[in-house]
Amino acid sequence: MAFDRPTERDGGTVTDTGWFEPYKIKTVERIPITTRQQRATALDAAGWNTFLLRSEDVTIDLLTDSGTSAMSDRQWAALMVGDEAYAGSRNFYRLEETVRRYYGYRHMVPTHQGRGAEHIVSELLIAEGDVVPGNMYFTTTRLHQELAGGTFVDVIGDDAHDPANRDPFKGNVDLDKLEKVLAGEARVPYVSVAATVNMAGGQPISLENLHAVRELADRHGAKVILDATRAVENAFFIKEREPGQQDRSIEEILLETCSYSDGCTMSGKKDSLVNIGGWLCVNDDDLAAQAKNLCVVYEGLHTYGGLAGRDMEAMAVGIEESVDLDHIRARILQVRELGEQLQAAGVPIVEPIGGHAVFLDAKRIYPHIPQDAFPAQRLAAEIFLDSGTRTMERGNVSAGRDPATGANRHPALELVRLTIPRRVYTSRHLAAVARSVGDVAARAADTPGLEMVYEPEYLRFFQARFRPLAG
Ligand code: P70
Repeated sequence: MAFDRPTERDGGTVTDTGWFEPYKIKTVERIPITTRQQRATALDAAGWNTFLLRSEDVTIDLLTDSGTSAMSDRQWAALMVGDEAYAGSRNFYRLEETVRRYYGYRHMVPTHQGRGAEHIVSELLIAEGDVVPGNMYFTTTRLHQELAGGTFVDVIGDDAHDPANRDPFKGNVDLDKLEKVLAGEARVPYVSVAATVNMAGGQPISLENLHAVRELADRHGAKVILDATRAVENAFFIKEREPGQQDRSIEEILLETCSYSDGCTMSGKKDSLVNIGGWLCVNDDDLAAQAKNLCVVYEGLHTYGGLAGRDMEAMAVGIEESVDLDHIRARILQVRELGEQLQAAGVPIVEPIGGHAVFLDAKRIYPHIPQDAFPAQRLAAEIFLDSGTRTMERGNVSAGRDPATGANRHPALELVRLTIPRRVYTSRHLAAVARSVGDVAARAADTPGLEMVYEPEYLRFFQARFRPLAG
């Protein structure tokens, strides 16, 4: 398949009608098809929170791309060669070798998923009173930084907070903002950089920017820790958009991406195409020894980190499959196709269309709903009511409260995320979703907001409950 499509830089979104899935389907799973009455009952029982729905009530599940991808025949076969030894499993060594080969770090510690790695690295590097700058917060990443005594400071470019801004590298760090934090009073143990930036809409960071972040961090004696969760998707965008990168392979770009950091946290449940698993990487020998030691406290022995041997084997195979250009290209173009269908239906979305999801701009769809009445949460509920499509709020509810003041954070972005699992849904599924969302947006004027009736202490979006306000 030729890699010859025009880029975002060449002007606007361009539909590539020539893409197709580089696989055929061997096993299928029946999906539930429900009535509006059934969906209304299910939504009430779930407190109007899509995280609390039962999946048997969901027709098309776009809640997340995390752990929801389809494994290949090679990955299923890998499960059968799991070596379930408590210590020194063969699959650990295979995973270690594979991570080294594709991500380039010296040491790898397996963890049960991404936040297991975030926990360990935050506890190791952050001390009370430290400041951790990063290219926009991610919920679990920031929480672990805060629990370790740190304060997260957002140093992403201003463009990222504007859903209509079409900068091709909206994930880039604003180097002036970063420099100010690094030169400030508080100690900065590391710069926390994500590729891609989930909360900004799955937006990429460029190699040029990563290189500059590395140099700046070096000058101030700070480390750089990469969130590599969707770094393969990021590599595709670099190949597509960054000058001089068009002829390089995804493998080369991925290695260069990682080379600008001292270590990474990884949720294998995304790029690496598995249902569970993650890892932590560092280059420093002492730090690796400490990370392995914390691993035995929280995750399990450092040669399994909360995973079965078979999980590590499937993840190693998933890593190999993830960097295949035909795979990653079809993945990104499928997401883009959904975004373009929504745009054609007049639905406001975050632009450019990101790597793992299309983000609806709830502020523009429900301009009459104040942010404290949770417009994005309501929009996600309405989409479920209309078609049984499950999506995720990424706005006021997700942002939570400021730990110092206890006040609701009011993020600039009030979004609903339509997240595409890898190798799971067809174009017709996504076309049906686009029609449903178009219908919901067309009825927007009659829709009131929600009030929160239960709020848990941590990561409230997962378990909060709501009630619809009177219309
Ligand atoms: C999602 C998932 C997980 C994730 C991530 C980035 C950029 C780390 C992690 C943690 C799952 C999720 C997590 C919190 C709130 C909602 C959903 N993202 N870094 O759906 O990895 O889940 O394996 O612990 O995107 O975006 P893990």
